[in-house]
Amino acid sequence: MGIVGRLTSGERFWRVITAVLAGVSAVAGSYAYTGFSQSFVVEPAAAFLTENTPALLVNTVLDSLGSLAQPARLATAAAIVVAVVAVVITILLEIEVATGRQYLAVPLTGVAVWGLAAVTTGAVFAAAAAALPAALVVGIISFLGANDPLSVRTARKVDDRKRATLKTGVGVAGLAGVSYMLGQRRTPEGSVQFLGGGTSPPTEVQQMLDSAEQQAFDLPGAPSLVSEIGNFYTVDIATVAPMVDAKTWSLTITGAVENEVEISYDELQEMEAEHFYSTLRCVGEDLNARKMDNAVWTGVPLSTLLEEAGPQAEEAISRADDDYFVSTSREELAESYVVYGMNGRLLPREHGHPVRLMVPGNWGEVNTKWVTELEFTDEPEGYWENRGWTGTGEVRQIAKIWSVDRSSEGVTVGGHAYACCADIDRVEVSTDGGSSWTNAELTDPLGPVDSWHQWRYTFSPDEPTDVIARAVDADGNVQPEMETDQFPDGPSGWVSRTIEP
Ligand SMILES: Nc1nc2c(c(=O)[nH]1)N[C@H]1C(S)=C(S)[C@@H](COP(=O)(O)O)O[C@H]1N2
Ligand SMILES: [Mo]
Repeated sequence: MGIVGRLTSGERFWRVITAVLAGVSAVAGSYAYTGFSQSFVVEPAAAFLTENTPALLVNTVLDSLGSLAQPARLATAAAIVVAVVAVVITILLEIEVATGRQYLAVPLTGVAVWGLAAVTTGAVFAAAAAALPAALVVGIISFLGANDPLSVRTARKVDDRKRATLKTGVGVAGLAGVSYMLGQRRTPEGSVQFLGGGTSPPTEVQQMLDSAEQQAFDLPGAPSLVSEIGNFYTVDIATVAPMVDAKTWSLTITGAVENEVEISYDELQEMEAEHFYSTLRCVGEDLNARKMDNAVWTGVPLSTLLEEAGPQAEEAISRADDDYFVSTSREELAESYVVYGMNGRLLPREHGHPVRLMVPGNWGEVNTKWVTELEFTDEPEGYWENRGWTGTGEVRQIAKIWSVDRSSEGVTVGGHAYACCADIDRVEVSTDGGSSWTNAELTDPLGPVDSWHQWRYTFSPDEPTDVIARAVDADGNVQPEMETDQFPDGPSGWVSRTIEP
Protein backbone atom coordinates (compact mmCIF):
# COMPACT_ATOMS: atom_id res chain seq x y z
CA MET A 1 0.00 0.00 0.00
CA GLY A 2 3.05 2.24 -0.26
CA ILE A 3 1.48 3.95 -3.17
CA VAL A 4 -1.49 5.27 -1.22
CA GLY A 5 -1.27 8.98 -0.53
CA ARG A 6 1.03 9.84 -3.39
CA LEU A 7 0.01 11.42 -6.63
CA THR A 8 2.01 12.11 -9.74
CA SER A 9 2.12 15.75 -10.74
CA GLY A 10 -0.13 14.97 -13.72
CA GLU A 11 -2.78 13.47 -11.50
CA ARG A 12 -2.48 16.28 -9.06
CA PHE A 13 -2.92 18.80 -11.85
CA TRP A 14 -6.14 17.20 -13.04
CA ARG A 15 -7.43 17.03 -9.49
CA VAL A 16 -6.89 20.75 -9.10
CA ILE A 17 -8.85 21.29 -12.33
CA THR A 18 -11.57 19.04 -10.92
CA ALA A 19 -11.67 21.22 -7.81
CA VAL A 20 -11.88 24.42 -9.87
CA LEU A 21 -14.72 22.98 -11.96
CA ALA A 22 -16.52 22.03 -8.76
CA GLY A 23 -15.99 25.58 -7.48
CA VAL A 24 -17.43 27.04 -10.68
CA SER A 25 -20.44 24.75 -10.49
CA ALA A 26 -21.00 25.71 -6.84
CA VAL A 27 -21.18 29.38 -7.82
CA ALA A 28 -23.35 28.55 -10.85
CA GLY A 29 -25.75 26.37 -8.86
CA SER A 30 -26.05 28.98 -6.14
CA TYR A 31 -26.76 31.73 -8.67
CA ALA A 32 -29.37 29.65 -10.45
CA TYR A 33 -31.20 29.16 -7.19
CA THR A 34 -30.83 32.52 -5.48
CA GLY A 35 -30.13 35.03 -8.25
CA PHE A 36 -28.17 38.02 -7.13
CA SER A 37 -29.36 38.16 -3.55
CA GLN A 38 -27.90 37.96 -0.09
CA SER A 39 -28.08 34.17 -0.30
CA PHE A 40 -25.82 34.01 -3.37
CA VAL A 41 -22.46 32.59 -2.31
CA VAL A 42 -20.58 35.41 -4.05
CA GLU A 43 -22.45 38.13 -2.19
CA PRO A 44 -20.54 37.94 1.12
CA ALA A 45 -17.24 38.15 -0.77
CA ALA A 46 -18.57 41.06 -2.82
CA ALA A 47 -19.75 42.82 0.33
CA PHE A 48 -16.36 42.25 1.88
CA LEU A 49 -14.64 43.76 -1.15
CA THR A 50 -16.99 46.75 -1.15
CA GLU A 51 -16.26 47.46 2.47
CA ASN A 52 -12.54 46.84 2.31
CA THR A 53 -11.43 48.20 -1.03
CA PRO A 54 -9.00 50.99 -0.20
CA ALA A 55 -10.48 54.42 -0.96
CA LEU A 56 -7.60 55.15 -3.32
CA LEU A 57 -8.40 52.14 -5.48
CA VAL A 58 -12.09 52.98 -5.50
CA ASN A 59 -11.43 56.55 -6.58
CA THR A 60 -8.89 55.79 -9.25
CA VAL A 61 -9.44 52.34 -10.71
CA LEU A 62 -13.10 51.70 -9.96
CA ASP A 63 -14.26 55.22 -10.84
CA SER A 64 -12.51 55.01 -14.16
CA LEU A 65 -14.33 51.73 -14.81
CA GLY A 66 -17.63 53.56 -14.37
CA SER A 67 -20.57 51.24 -14.77
CA LEU A 68 -18.17 48.30 -15.14
CA ALA A 69 -17.02 48.78 -11.55
CA GLN A 70 -19.81 46.68 -10.09
CA PRO A 71 -19.38 43.77 -12.56
CA ALA A 72 -15.62 43.94 -11.96
CA ARG A 73 -16.16 43.72 -8.24
CA LEU A 74 -18.54 40.80 -8.67
CA ALA A 75 -16.18 38.96 -11.00
CA THR A 76 -13.38 39.37 -8.47
CA ALA A 77 -15.64 38.16 -5.67
CA ALA A 78 -16.73 35.16 -7.77
CA ALA A 79 -13.09 34.31 -8.51
CA ILE A 80 -12.29 34.47 -4.79
CA VAL A 81 -15.16 32.10 -3.98
CA VAL A 82 -14.16 29.66 -6.73
CA ALA A 83 -10.57 29.76 -5.48
CA VAL A 84 -11.53 29.14 -1.86
CA VAL A 85 -13.84 26.25 -2.79
CA ALA A 86 -11.18 24.81 -5.13
CA VAL A 87 -8.53 24.87 -2.41
CA VAL A 88 -10.86 23.10 0.01
CA ILE A 89 -11.83 20.42 -2.53
CA THR A 90 -8.21 19.89 -3.55
CA ILE A 91 -7.46 19.11 0.08
CA LEU A 92 -10.47 16.76 0.23
CA LEU A 93 -9.25 14.95 -2.90
CA GLU A 94 -5.86 14.54 -1.24
CA ILE A 95 -7.60 13.10 1.81
CA GLU A 96 -9.48 10.71 -0.48
CA VAL A 97 -6.22 9.44 -1.91
CA ALA A 98 -4.48 9.34 1.45
CA THR A 99 -7.23 7.22 2.96
CA GLY A 100 -7.60 5.13 -0.16
CA ARG A 101 -11.36 5.43 -0.10
CA GLN A 102 -12.66 6.09 -3.53
CA TYR A 103 -15.50 8.64 -3.75
CA LEU A 104 -14.84 9.82 -0.18
CA ALA A 105 -14.32 13.34 -1.53
CA VAL A 106 -17.87 13.41 -2.88
CA PRO A 107 -19.76 13.57 0.44
CA LEU A 108 -16.94 15.60 1.98
CA THR A 109 -17.27 18.16 -0.80
CA GLY A 110 -21.00 18.33 -0.26
CA VAL A 111 -20.65 18.92 3.45
CA ALA A 112 -17.75 21.37 3.17
CA VAL A 113 -19.29 23.53 0.45
CA TRP A 114 -22.64 23.48 2.16
CA GLY A 115 -21.03 24.54 5.44
CA LEU A 116 -19.00 27.32 3.83
CA ALA A 117 -21.99 28.65 1.94
CA ALA A 118 -24.33 28.43 4.93
CA VAL A 119 -21.92 30.18 7.28
CA THR A 120 -21.02 33.01 4.90
CA THR A 121 -24.51 33.71 3.54
CA GLY A 122 -26.60 32.70 6.54
CA ALA A 123 -28.95 30.96 4.11
CA VAL A 124 -28.84 27.37 5.29
CA PHE A 125 -31.24 25.92 2.74
CA ALA A 126 -30.01 27.87 -0.29
CA ALA A 127 -26.46 26.72 0.53
CA ALA A 128 -27.41 23.28 -0.77
CA ALA A 129 -27.73 24.79 -4.26
CA ALA A 130 -23.99 25.39 -4.15
CA ALA A 131 -23.06 22.12 -2.44
CA LEU A 132 -24.94 19.67 -4.65
CA PRO A 133 -23.46 20.65 -8.03
CA ALA A 134 -19.96 20.77 -6.52
CA ALA A 135 -20.29 17.27 -5.05
CA LEU A 136 -21.81 16.04 -8.30
CA VAL A 137 -18.89 17.31 -10.38
CA VAL A 138 -16.37 15.64 -8.08
CA GLY A 139 -18.41 12.43 -8.26
CA ILE A 140 -18.83 12.45 -12.03
CA ILE A 141 -15.16 13.04 -12.70
CA SER A 142 -14.17 10.28 -10.27
CA PHE A 143 -16.63 7.94 -11.90
CA LEU A 144 -15.76 8.76 -15.52
CA GLY A 145 -12.07 8.78 -14.67
CA ALA A 146 -12.58 5.44 -12.91
CA ASN A 147 -9.48 6.32 -11.10
CA ASP A 148 -8.63 3.74 -8.54
CA PRO A 149 -6.18 5.34 -6.17
CA LEU A 150 -5.05 1.91 -5.00
CA SER A 151 -3.93 0.75 -8.39
CA VAL A 152 -0.53 1.30 -9.85
CA ARG A 153 -0.84 4.38 -11.96
CA THR A 154 0.29 4.69 -15.48
CA ALA A 155 0.18 7.48 -17.99
CA ARG A 156 -3.13 6.03 -19.07
CA LYS A 157 -4.63 6.64 -15.67
CA VAL A 158 -3.78 10.29 -15.98
CA ASP A 159 -5.32 10.29 -19.45
CA ASP A 160 -8.55 8.85 -18.08
CA ARG A 161 -8.73 11.52 -15.47
CA LYS A 162 -7.90 14.18 -18.01
CA ARG A 163 -10.56 13.02 -20.44
CA ALA A 164 -13.16 12.81 -17.68
CA THR A 165 -12.27 16.27 -16.44
CA LEU A 166 -12.43 17.84 -19.88
CA LYS A 167 -15.78 16.20 -20.63
CA THR A 168 -17.19 17.34 -17.32
CA GLY A 169 -15.72 20.79 -17.97
CA VAL A 170 -17.94 21.11 -21.03
CA GLY A 171 -20.90 20.13 -18.85
CA VAL A 172 -19.96 22.71 -16.22
CA ALA A 173 -19.73 25.43 -18.89
CA GLY A 174 -23.25 24.48 -19.99
CA LEU A 175 -24.44 24.51 -16.37
CA ALA A 176 -22.92 27.97 -15.90
CA GLY A 177 -24.79 29.27 -18.95
CA VAL A 178 -28.16 27.87 -17.88
CA SER A 179 -27.58 29.00 -14.28
CA TYR A 180 -26.84 32.52 -15.48
CA MET A 181 -30.19 32.69 -17.22
CA LEU A 182 -32.07 31.17 -14.29
CA GLY A 183 -30.34 33.46 -11.80
CA GLN A 184 -31.05 36.58 -13.85
CA ARG A 185 -34.75 35.89 -13.43
CA ARG A 186 -34.36 35.62 -9.71
CA THR A 187 -32.37 38.74 -8.93
CA PRO A 188 -33.97 40.93 -6.25
CA GLU A 189 -35.45 43.40 -8.72
CA GLY A 190 -37.35 40.50 -10.24
CA SER A 191 -38.07 38.50 -7.15
CA VAL A 192 -39.05 41.09 -4.55
CA GLN A 193 -42.82 41.32 -4.67
CA PHE A 194 -44.65 44.44 -5.67
CA LEU A 195 -46.53 46.29 -2.96
CA GLY A 196 -50.12 45.13 -2.93
CA GLY A 197 -49.15 41.80 -4.48
CA GLY A 198 -49.82 42.89 -8.07
CA THR A 199 -47.64 42.60 -11.14
CA SER A 200 -46.52 46.23 -11.12
CA PRO A 201 -45.96 49.01 -8.59
CA PRO A 202 -49.04 50.75 -7.14
CA THR A 203 -50.28 53.47 -9.51
CA GLU A 204 -49.12 56.36 -7.38
CA VAL A 205 -45.60 54.94 -7.09
CA GLN A 206 -45.50 54.14 -10.80
CA GLN A 207 -46.35 57.77 -11.53
CA MET A 208 -43.53 58.93 -9.27
CA LEU A 209 -41.08 56.54 -10.95
CA ASP A 210 -42.22 57.68 -14.41
CA SER A 211 -42.02 61.35 -13.60
CA ALA A 212 -38.49 60.91 -12.21
CA GLU A 213 -37.51 59.03 -15.35
CA GLN A 214 -38.90 61.76 -17.60
CA GLN A 215 -37.04 64.51 -15.79
CA ALA A 216 -33.75 62.66 -15.50
CA PHE A 217 -30.66 63.58 -17.49
CA ASP A 218 -28.93 60.75 -19.24
CA LEU A 219 -25.62 60.67 -17.40
CA PRO A 220 -23.60 57.64 -18.53
CA GLY A 221 -22.15 55.72 -15.61
CA ALA A 222 -24.33 57.47 -13.02
CA PRO A 223 -27.73 56.50 -11.60
CA SER A 224 -30.96 57.96 -12.85
CA LEU A 225 -33.05 60.15 -10.51
CA VAL A 226 -34.39 57.04 -8.78
CA SER A 227 -31.72 54.41 -8.08
CA GLU A 228 -32.45 50.84 -9.08
CA ILE A 229 -32.88 48.47 -6.16
CA GLY A 230 -29.95 46.25 -7.17
CA ASN A 231 -27.67 49.28 -7.53
CA PHE A 232 -28.76 51.16 -4.39
CA TYR A 233 -25.76 51.20 -2.03
CA THR A 234 -25.88 49.27 1.21
CA VAL A 235 -23.94 49.72 4.43
CA ASP A 236 -24.26 47.08 7.14
CA ILE A 237 -22.52 46.32 10.39
CA ALA A 238 -23.23 42.63 9.74
CA THR A 239 -21.56 40.70 6.93
CA VAL A 240 -24.82 39.01 6.14
CA ALA A 241 -28.04 40.96 6.24
CA PRO A 242 -30.53 39.57 8.76
CA MET A 243 -33.50 37.68 7.41
CA VAL A 244 -36.52 38.85 9.39
CA ASP A 245 -39.91 37.25 8.98
CA ALA A 246 -42.67 39.84 8.48
CA LYS A 247 -45.16 37.49 10.18
CA THR A 248 -43.34 37.50 13.50
CA TRP A 249 -41.94 41.06 13.25
CA SER A 250 -43.21 43.83 15.47
CA LEU A 251 -42.11 47.32 16.43
CA THR A 252 -42.35 48.31 20.08
CA ILE A 253 -42.14 51.84 21.42
CA THR A 254 -40.73 51.58 24.93
CA GLY A 255 -38.78 53.41 27.64
CA ALA A 256 -39.92 56.86 28.72
CA VAL A 257 -43.42 56.73 27.22
CA GLU A 258 -46.91 57.05 28.62
CA ASN A 259 -48.10 53.91 26.85
CA GLU A 260 -45.96 51.16 25.43
CA VAL A 261 -47.00 50.58 21.85
CA GLU A 262 -46.51 47.40 19.86
CA ILE A 263 -47.41 47.18 16.22
CA SER A 264 -47.36 44.16 13.92
CA TYR A 265 -46.62 44.09 10.20
CA ASP A 266 -50.27 43.49 9.37
CA GLU A 267 -51.39 46.37 11.55
CA LEU A 268 -48.86 48.62 9.86
CA GLN A 269 -50.20 47.70 6.44
CA GLU A 270 -53.69 48.73 7.54
CA MET A 271 -52.55 52.24 8.38
CA GLU A 272 -52.59 55.20 6.01
CA ALA A 273 -49.33 55.09 4.05
CA GLU A 274 -47.46 57.73 2.07
CA HIS A 275 -45.11 57.45 -0.89
CA PHE A 276 -42.17 59.84 -0.94
CA TYR A 277 -38.81 60.38 -2.61
CA SER A 278 -35.94 60.42 -0.17
CA THR A 279 -32.18 60.40 -0.60
CA LEU A 280 -29.84 58.46 1.66
CA ARG A 281 -26.18 59.31 2.07
CA CYS A 282 -23.60 57.54 4.25
CA VAL A 283 -21.52 59.68 6.57
CA GLY A 284 -18.65 57.22 6.17
CA GLU A 285 -18.22 57.67 2.43
CA ASP A 286 -15.41 59.40 0.56
CA LEU A 287 -16.28 62.80 -0.84
CA ASN A 288 -17.06 61.66 -4.39
CA ALA A 289 -17.99 58.04 -3.54
CA ARG A 290 -21.23 56.34 -4.50
CA LYS A 291 -22.82 55.86 -1.11
CA MET A 292 -25.65 58.21 -1.95
CA ASP A 293 -28.86 57.05 -3.60
CA ASN A 294 -32.48 57.97 -3.98
CA ALA A 295 -35.67 55.90 -4.01
CA VAL A 296 -39.43 56.13 -3.71
CA TRP A 297 -40.26 54.84 -0.25
CA THR A 298 -43.62 53.72 1.11
CA GLY A 299 -44.41 53.91 4.79
CA VAL A 300 -46.48 55.20 7.65
CA PRO A 301 -45.70 58.52 9.35
CA LEU A 302 -44.18 57.72 12.72
CA SER A 303 -46.04 60.67 14.29
CA THR A 304 -49.23 58.58 14.39
CA LEU A 305 -47.52 55.95 16.56
CA LEU A 306 -45.72 58.54 18.68
CA GLU A 307 -48.99 60.26 19.58
CA GLU A 308 -50.26 56.92 20.81
CA ALA A 309 -47.11 56.32 22.87
CA GLY A 310 -46.79 59.80 24.40
CA PRO A 311 -42.97 60.12 24.64
CA GLN A 312 -41.55 61.58 27.86
CA ALA A 313 -37.97 62.00 26.69
CA GLU A 314 -36.30 64.05 23.96
CA GLU A 315 -34.39 61.21 22.30
CA ALA A 316 -35.09 57.66 21.26
CA ILE A 317 -32.74 54.81 20.48
CA SER A 318 -33.90 52.72 17.54
CA ARG A 319 -32.78 49.11 17.78
CA ALA A 320 -32.64 46.48 15.10
CA ASP A 321 -32.49 42.75 14.53
CA ASP A 322 -28.74 42.92 13.78
CA ASP A 323 -28.14 44.59 17.19
CA TYR A 324 -27.56 47.92 15.50
CA PHE A 325 -28.76 50.96 17.45
CA VAL A 326 -28.74 54.71 16.97
CA SER A 327 -30.35 57.75 18.59
CA THR A 328 -32.61 60.29 17.01
CA SER A 329 -34.37 63.30 18.51
CA ARG A 330 -38.08 63.16 19.18
CA GLU A 331 -38.52 66.19 16.94
CA GLU A 332 -36.89 64.42 14.03
CA LEU A 333 -38.75 61.18 14.65
CA ALA A 334 -42.01 63.09 14.41
CA GLU A 335 -41.06 63.81 10.77
CA SER A 336 -40.01 60.23 10.11
CA TYR A 337 -41.56 57.17 8.54
CA VAL A 338 -41.86 53.50 9.30
CA VAL A 339 -41.11 52.21 5.82
CA TYR A 340 -41.98 48.88 4.20
CA GLY A 341 -41.84 49.70 0.49
CA MET A 342 -39.10 50.75 -1.93
CA ASN A 343 -39.69 51.69 -5.57
CA GLY A 344 -43.11 50.06 -5.47
CA ARG A 345 -41.86 46.76 -4.09
CA LEU A 346 -41.70 45.30 -0.62
CA LEU A 347 -38.57 46.53 1.11
CA PRO A 348 -35.74 44.21 -0.05
CA ARG A 349 -33.89 42.25 2.59
CA GLU A 350 -30.67 44.23 2.17
CA HIS A 351 -32.52 47.50 2.76
CA GLY A 352 -34.22 46.36 5.96
CA HIS A 353 -37.06 43.97 5.19
CA PRO A 354 -39.67 43.98 6.58
CA VAL A 355 -39.47 47.48 8.08
CA ARG A 356 -36.94 50.29 8.41
CA LEU A 357 -36.95 53.86 9.64
CA MET A 358 -36.56 56.75 7.25
CA VAL A 359 -35.55 59.99 8.91
CA PRO A 360 -35.60 62.56 6.09
CA GLY A 361 -32.62 64.88 5.89
CA ASN A 362 -30.49 62.85 8.27
CA TRP A 363 -27.34 60.92 7.50
CA GLY A 364 -27.93 57.33 6.38
CA GLU A 365 -26.93 55.81 9.69
CA VAL A 366 -30.05 56.98 11.54
CA ASN A 367 -32.31 55.22 9.02
CA THR A 368 -32.37 51.99 10.98
CA LYS A 369 -33.04 48.88 8.92
CA TRP A 370 -34.79 45.78 10.35
CA VAL A 371 -36.00 48.09 13.13
CA THR A 372 -37.72 46.38 16.06
CA GLU A 373 -37.72 48.86 18.93
CA LEU A 374 -37.82 52.55 19.65
CA GLU A 375 -36.72 53.25 23.20
CA PHE A 376 -37.27 56.77 24.54
CA THR A 377 -34.48 57.88 26.84
CA ASP A 378 -32.50 60.92 27.93
CA GLU A 379 -29.27 59.00 27.46
CA PRO A 380 -28.79 58.71 23.73
CA GLU A 381 -26.15 56.39 22.30
CA GLY A 382 -25.41 54.73 19.02
CA TYR A 383 -23.34 51.94 17.50
CA TRP A 384 -21.26 54.41 15.47
CA GLU A 385 -21.36 57.15 18.11
CA ASN A 386 -19.79 54.69 20.55
CA ARG A 387 -16.99 54.40 18.00
CA GLY A 388 -16.37 58.11 17.78
CA TRP A 389 -18.59 59.08 14.87
CA THR A 390 -21.05 61.96 15.06
CA GLY A 391 -23.03 60.91 12.05
CA THR A 392 -26.54 61.70 13.20
CA GLY A 393 -28.34 64.85 12.15
CA GLU A 394 -28.38 66.77 8.89
CA VAL A 395 -26.49 65.55 5.84
CA ARG A 396 -23.83 67.89 4.43
CA GLN A 397 -24.73 69.33 1.06
CA ILE A 398 -22.75 67.91 -1.82
CA ALA A 399 -22.34 68.02 -5.59
CA LYS A 400 -20.77 64.84 -6.97
CA ILE A 401 -19.01 64.45 -10.30
CA TRP A 402 -20.07 61.01 -11.46
CA SER A 403 -20.23 61.23 -15.21
CA VAL A 404 -18.03 62.44 -18.05
CA ASP A 405 -19.45 62.09 -21.52
CA ARG A 406 -18.05 63.19 -24.87
CA SER A 407 -20.14 64.22 -27.84
CA SER A 408 -19.84 66.52 -30.82
CA GLU A 409 -20.97 69.37 -28.56
CA GLY A 410 -18.05 68.93 -26.21
CA VAL A 411 -17.52 67.23 -22.89
CA THR A 412 -20.52 66.90 -20.58
CA VAL A 413 -19.58 66.64 -16.92
CA GLY A 414 -22.40 65.73 -14.57
CA GLY A 415 -23.56 64.09 -11.42
CA HIS A 416 -25.88 64.34 -8.49
CA ALA A 417 -26.34 67.06 -5.91
CA TYR A 418 -28.09 66.81 -2.58
CA ALA A 419 -28.86 69.16 0.28
CA CYS A 420 -30.88 67.68 3.05
CA CYS A 421 -32.99 70.43 4.30
CA ALA A 422 -33.30 73.55 2.23
CA ASP A 423 -33.03 71.66 -1.07
CA ILE A 424 -30.57 72.42 -3.85
CA ASP A 425 -30.93 75.82 -5.47
CA ARG A 426 -28.10 75.46 -7.98
CA VAL A 427 -24.88 73.65 -8.78
CA GLU A 428 -22.00 75.90 -9.78
CA VAL A 429 -19.08 74.83 -11.88
CA SER A 430 -15.65 76.40 -12.12
CA THR A 431 -12.99 75.68 -14.72
CA ASP A 432 -10.50 78.28 -13.45
CA GLY A 433 -9.70 76.95 -10.01
CA GLY A 434 -12.64 78.64 -8.30
CA SER A 435 -12.18 82.25 -9.52
CA SER A 436 -15.39 82.26 -11.50
CA TRP A 437 -18.47 80.09 -11.35
CA THR A 438 -21.13 79.18 -13.89
CA ASN A 439 -24.52 77.62 -13.13
CA ALA A 440 -24.84 74.06 -14.33
CA GLU A 441 -28.09 72.73 -15.76
CA LEU A 442 -30.17 71.24 -12.93
CA THR A 443 -33.15 68.87 -12.80
CA ASP A 444 -36.35 70.13 -11.16
CA PRO A 445 -37.09 69.11 -7.57
CA LEU A 446 -38.62 65.63 -7.45
CA GLY A 447 -40.62 66.21 -4.31
CA PRO A 448 -41.08 68.89 -1.69
CA VAL A 449 -37.77 68.17 0.07
CA ASP A 450 -35.08 65.61 0.73
CA SER A 451 -34.38 64.44 -2.73
CA TRP A 452 -31.29 64.82 -4.86
CA HIS A 453 -31.00 66.48 -8.25
CA GLN A 454 -28.89 65.76 -11.29
CA TRP A 455 -26.74 68.47 -12.83
CA ARG A 456 -24.68 68.68 -16.01
CA TYR A 457 -22.36 71.11 -17.71
CA THR A 458 -21.06 70.94 -21.25
CA PHE A 459 -17.88 72.68 -22.39
CA SER A 460 -14.99 72.25 -24.81
CA PRO A 461 -11.64 72.32 -23.05
CA ASP A 462 -8.57 72.86 -25.22
CA GLU A 463 -6.18 71.69 -22.54
CA PRO A 464 -6.52 69.39 -19.50
CA THR A 465 -8.89 71.31 -17.23
CA ASP A 466 -9.86 70.82 -13.60
CA VAL A 467 -13.62 71.03 -13.27
CA ILE A 468 -14.83 71.89 -9.79
CA ALA A 469 -18.48 71.55 -8.72
CA ARG A 470 -20.20 72.92 -5.64
CA ALA A 471 -23.81 72.94 -4.45
CA VAL A 472 -25.73 75.96 -3.20
CA ASP A 473 -28.92 75.39 -1.22
CA ALA A 474 -32.14 77.39 -1.21
CA ASP A 475 -31.01 79.34 1.86
CA GLY A 476 -27.93 80.49 -0.04
CA ASN A 477 -25.53 78.20 1.83
CA VAL A 478 -22.55 77.42 -0.39
CA GLN A 479 -20.92 74.00 -0.07
CA PRO A 480 -17.74 74.72 1.95
CA GLU A 481 -14.37 74.41 0.22
CA MET A 482 -12.49 73.16 3.27
CA GLU A 483 -11.56 69.52 2.85
CA THR A 484 -12.06 67.13 5.74
CA ASP A 485 -12.09 63.37 6.11
CA GLN A 486 -15.33 61.49 6.56
CA PHE A 487 -14.51 60.78 10.20
CA PRO A 488 -16.23 61.78 12.42
CA ASP A 489 -19.06 63.74 10.81
CA GLY A 490 -18.87 63.23 7.05
CA PRO A 491 -16.50 64.40 4.32
CA SER A 492 -16.48 68.01 3.18
CA GLY A 493 -14.83 69.94 0.36
CA TRP A 494 -15.40 70.45 -3.35
CA VAL A 495 -15.28 67.58 -5.81
CA SER A 496 -13.04 68.24 -8.79
CA ARG A 497 -12.01 66.21 -11.78
CA THR A 498 -9.45 66.74 -14.50
CA ILE A 499 -10.99 66.66 -17.95
CA GLU A 500 -8.80 66.00 -20.97
CA PRO A 501 -9.55 67.95 -24.15
N1 LIG B 1 -29.99 47.77 11.40
C1 LIG B 1 -29.12 48.50 10.70
N2 LIG B 1 -29.53 49.64 10.15
C2 LIG B 1 -28.67 50.41 9.43
C3 LIG B 1 -27.32 50.03 9.29
C4 LIG B 1 -26.90 48.82 9.88
O1 LIG B 1 -25.74 48.39 9.79
N3 LIG B 1 -27.83 48.08 10.58
N4 LIG B 1 -26.46 50.83 8.58
C5 LIG B 1 -26.83 52.25 8.51
C6 LIG B 1 -25.99 53.01 7.60
S1 LIG B 1 -24.42 53.40 8.14
C7 LIG B 1 -26.47 53.52 6.42
S2 LIG B 1 -25.55 54.58 5.49
C8 LIG B 1 -27.82 53.16 5.93
C9 LIG B 1 -27.74 52.56 4.55
O2 LIG B 1 -28.99 52.15 4.12
P1 LIG B 1 -29.08 51.19 2.86
O3 LIG B 1 -28.20 50.01 3.15
O4 LIG B 1 -30.50 50.84 2.67
O5 LIG B 1 -28.53 52.01 1.72
O6 LIG B 1 -28.46 52.21 6.76
C10 LIG B 1 -28.28 52.45 8.14
N5 LIG B 1 -29.13 51.54 8.88
MO1 LIG C 1 -23.72 55.08 6.80
